[in-house]
Amino acid sequence: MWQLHQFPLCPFSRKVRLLLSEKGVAYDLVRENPWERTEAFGKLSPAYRTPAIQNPERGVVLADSRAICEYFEETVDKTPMINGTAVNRAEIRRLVALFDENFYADVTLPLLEERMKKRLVYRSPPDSKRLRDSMRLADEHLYYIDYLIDNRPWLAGSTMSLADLAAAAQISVADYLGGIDWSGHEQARGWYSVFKSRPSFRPLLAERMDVIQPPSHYADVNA
Ligand SMILES: N[C@@H](CCC(=O)N[C@@H](CS)C(=O)NCC(=O)O)C(=O)O
Repeated sequence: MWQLHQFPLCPFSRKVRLLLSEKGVAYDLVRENPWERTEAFGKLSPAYRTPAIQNPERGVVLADSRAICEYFEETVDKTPMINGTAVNRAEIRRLVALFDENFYADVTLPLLEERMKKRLVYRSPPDSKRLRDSMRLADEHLYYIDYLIDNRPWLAGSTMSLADLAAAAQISVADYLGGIDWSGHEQARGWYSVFKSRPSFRPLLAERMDVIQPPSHYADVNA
């Protein structure tokens, strides 16, 4: 059985969970706080970052969400997530990079640091300017999703792909932390609400992080 080492508000862990569920791969969750940098976790993920996944029966250990997603894409035929022509696949990878790198740096990371880490780890108040900046940048990213969905049914083209999973994973964490204002983003909201009702997404939306509660619309599939 696969064991996914993750923490509930890690967007990269969420992307892997969505991919595993869409592909029908069974796994157990193991909670990690990567900032604690335990020796045991360092053996799985030498960079001390979630997610890492292992299968002791097969002797396989993988770290980094992109390496993990590519591994399952290559080894599990069901529900291809990096598919189509070489041009289609390049577009999927471009958008995965956009959400894993730019959205994370602009929006998810500042929210995680200001609203989660400062509360749980550093016990200091959030920086309100950094929070405002992250919400402004979230709005710009939502405009780009509106534009994509105006032109295609899914973010990278005609079928659901890893690009949709990467984007939905980042947005779900930002939304949990109160960083998303959906007003004026009907296309992005419609695309995201389709995700919210998928069986792969429901377990993520049901999870709660000890002392931090999400806004009321967070798990509401009609919101
Ligand atoms: N490129 C990596 C990024 C992973 C990453 O940055 N994970 C964060 C949590 S969301 C982490 O473990 N940070 C280390 C820390 O918080 O100390 C991936 O795709 O897996």
